[in-house]
Amino acid sequence: MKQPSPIKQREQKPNRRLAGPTALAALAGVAAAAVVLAVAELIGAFFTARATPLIALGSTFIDFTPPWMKDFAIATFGTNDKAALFAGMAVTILLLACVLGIVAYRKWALGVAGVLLMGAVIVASVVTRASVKPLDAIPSLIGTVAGLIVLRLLVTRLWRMQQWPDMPSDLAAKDPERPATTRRTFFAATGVTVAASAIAATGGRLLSAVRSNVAQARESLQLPAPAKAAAAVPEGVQSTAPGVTPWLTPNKDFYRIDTALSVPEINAQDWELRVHGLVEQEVRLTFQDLLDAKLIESHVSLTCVSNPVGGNLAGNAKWLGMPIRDVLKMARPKDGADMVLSTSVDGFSASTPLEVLQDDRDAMLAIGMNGEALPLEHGYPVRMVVPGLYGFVSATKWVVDLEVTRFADSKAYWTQRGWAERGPIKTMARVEVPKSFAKVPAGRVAIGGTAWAQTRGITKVEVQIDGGPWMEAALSAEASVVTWRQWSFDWEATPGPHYIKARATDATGELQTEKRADPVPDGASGWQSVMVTVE
Ligand SMILES: Nc1nc2c(c(=O)[nH]1)N[C@H]1C(S)=C(S)[C@@H](COP(=O)(O)O)O[C@H]1N2
Ligand SMILES: [Mo]
Repeated sequence: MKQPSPIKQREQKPNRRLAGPTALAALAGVAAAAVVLAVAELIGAFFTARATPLIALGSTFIDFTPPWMKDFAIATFGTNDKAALFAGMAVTILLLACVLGIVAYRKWALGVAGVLLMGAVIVASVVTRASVKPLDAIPSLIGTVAGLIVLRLLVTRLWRMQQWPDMPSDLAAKDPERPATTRRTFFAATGVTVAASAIAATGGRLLSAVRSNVAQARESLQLPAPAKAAAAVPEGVQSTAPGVTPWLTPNKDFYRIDTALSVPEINAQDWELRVHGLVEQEVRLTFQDLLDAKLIESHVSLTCVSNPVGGNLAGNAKWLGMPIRDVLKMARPKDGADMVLSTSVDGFSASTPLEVLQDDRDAMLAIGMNGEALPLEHGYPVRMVVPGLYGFVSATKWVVDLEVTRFADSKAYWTQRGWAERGPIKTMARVEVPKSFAKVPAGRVAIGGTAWAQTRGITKVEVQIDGGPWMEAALSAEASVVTWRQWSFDWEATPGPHYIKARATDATGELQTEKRADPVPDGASGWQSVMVTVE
């Protein structure tokens, strides 16, 4: 046999340490974890999408998120909070898989116990999801068993390769002192496993996309004309400052905030709303009932309680739906009821004051958004839209249940997690141009943005430069008190660094509070300040 050169020997040393038995066992663990997830994903194509291990684990994690962490996640990642969660999960699973691989290699029984424990955690998180059937645990169960088998096969190869003293005696007897496996065949087996897992997972995704025709059904849905059309939008609602957000938010740009890792897919024909609780008459509504009802259309701006001062978790759309007032009329709430707990198919819930759903602000069960059926991620087939309240206490997407109850008796999803029980939207002025830390040329600079105080309306926006006097901005036309209102201000900018502040006044005469508050528990407040450099 040819002697390796001294250089080669030196190269081999660190290399061998890297790919030592521990590292290889960790790799076996990772491959086995990939098998668990991929097999569950593939078989999961025939079950509820929200029941696959990653989605169920992530959703369970979200449900245990304390308010400060939700606030942190949204402040840090905005609407990418879900991508961030998946990244965090990927790292955690990778580490756990490495540990389990090493444990299984050193002490097989302990490894099996670890894998079964993980499987149990996955199954528990699957079956405790809302509207998930016990049978939905099958993909995770089969995945766990498949992962265990693959782990055993790979670890056996390692035992053979390393002649590990702990190698079970039956195996040792079968191939006495024969290092049947080389490093190369181990890597090949692992590689094939991971590649096959990737193919199975992708196949599972494709298969579930093909099997679900909800997206297609949505495309072909014909929305009825409203009995009461939306009030005409006046000329001049758009801010004259170039670069300000469009007054009407296109569906694709509408912010999305929810706890749903996998967007619920509900067939409109299967959808049913149950109205119950403190009512004289329990009511059940089908989607056809909604199509046949007297629908209204109106522009309403939604806002998220997690929106920081100056943030973009707000949007304005034209909604089509049935007034919730009319639904409640059929159910006839009993005396003493003061709240409606609306629940989504995925378990999210919101507590909305009963009177808000009965007054003339036109709270609705919406089926249309900007002339289309609701996009899947905005609540298809039916969601709530309630002017004046933050989404977390009103805007339930994929809504399937309205319980007429009392604030004293029931707590909604975020209220259970430390957020407020009620959430009227706070008056807010947002500066959109120039952007924070922008460099602008000296001379005339257009400042502009959007302000909102839904159900009260905006009557004044003021701008302050470098702590000087407050100056009134020009308000764009107002479409209604439940939509946001844009504004602009022409500024003669002189070179140097400058601070621009803005504040709004609502139609009750109340000035937006200067007091800084975090989003938790009932919405951020304070005056936005933007630093710009004039050159
Ligand atoms: N089912 C469900 N509905 C939900 C939520 C949710 O997590 N799940 N989040 C609410 C919150 S916090 C907000 S701000 C709005 C956002 O609606 P959008 O995603 O259509 O903008 O939806 C509300 N409805
Ligand atoms: Mo929200």
